[in-house]
Amino acid sequence: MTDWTITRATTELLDRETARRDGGRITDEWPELDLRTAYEIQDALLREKTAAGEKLVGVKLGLTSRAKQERMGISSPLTAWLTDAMSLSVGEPVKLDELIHPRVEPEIAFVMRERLAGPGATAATALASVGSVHAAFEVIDSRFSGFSFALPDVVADNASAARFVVAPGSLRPEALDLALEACLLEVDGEIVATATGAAVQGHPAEALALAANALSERGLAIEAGWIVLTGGLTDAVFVERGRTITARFGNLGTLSVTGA
Ligand code: OOG
Ligand code: MG
Repeated sequence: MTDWTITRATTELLDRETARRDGGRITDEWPELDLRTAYEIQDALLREKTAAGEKLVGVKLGLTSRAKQERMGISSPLTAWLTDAMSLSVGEPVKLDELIHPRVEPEIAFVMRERLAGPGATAATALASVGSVHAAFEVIDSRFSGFSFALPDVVADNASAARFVVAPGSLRPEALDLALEACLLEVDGEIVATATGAAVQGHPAEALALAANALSERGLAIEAGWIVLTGGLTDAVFVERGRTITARFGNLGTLSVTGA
């Protein structure tokens, strides 16, 4: 027996985010928490945020690369929500006093030209719905101590989503081979990780199709105009005051964030 409910978990996660406080795994006290219920918590969190004035602007994938899966000890990709309140402009610092223990990870982002609905979405149909491809950073900030969670915890916690920045320079998806798109991740000028787009499910468009198909199981689709973050290409790096993290892509340009 557990006295945890969807409402209690939603309130607890929102409180942690607002108070910038981490805490234990929900599954330690609610081991029966299944994925379906965890997504209900994630959706309830989004409803609370939109009721408070935030706007849904897109969807993110998490745990789509081996680098991320191995670091977090979870091998299943997941989806979560992006709101306008999470969006940073290029050059805007990541403010440490607004967050718990932020980490940043380089990602390839899509902006959708058309709605993409599963089931049956493929990398080809997914890519045909994309308007533009961008370099991006995601700032993750787990509401669980030490980024330690089981899959239902991190699903409920909106996949640690906290901030994101999408580079304005964009390319049409047919202008490049995203599997071969290279990314160098640098911390204060030193390369700490490298990857190509293939790190994400073999091709970022496979991740996009995966998201559309997963959302369709909940009667949802990826809408025109949405931003889609396809998942960290490399392991994430802790943000620290004065530390600059740079992602240099082969064709998508260079993007930096600094902790403040
Ligand atoms: C979970 C979120 C993972 C990604 O891009 O793989 C994620 C976490 O690592 O805390 O956003
Ligand atoms: Mg991410």
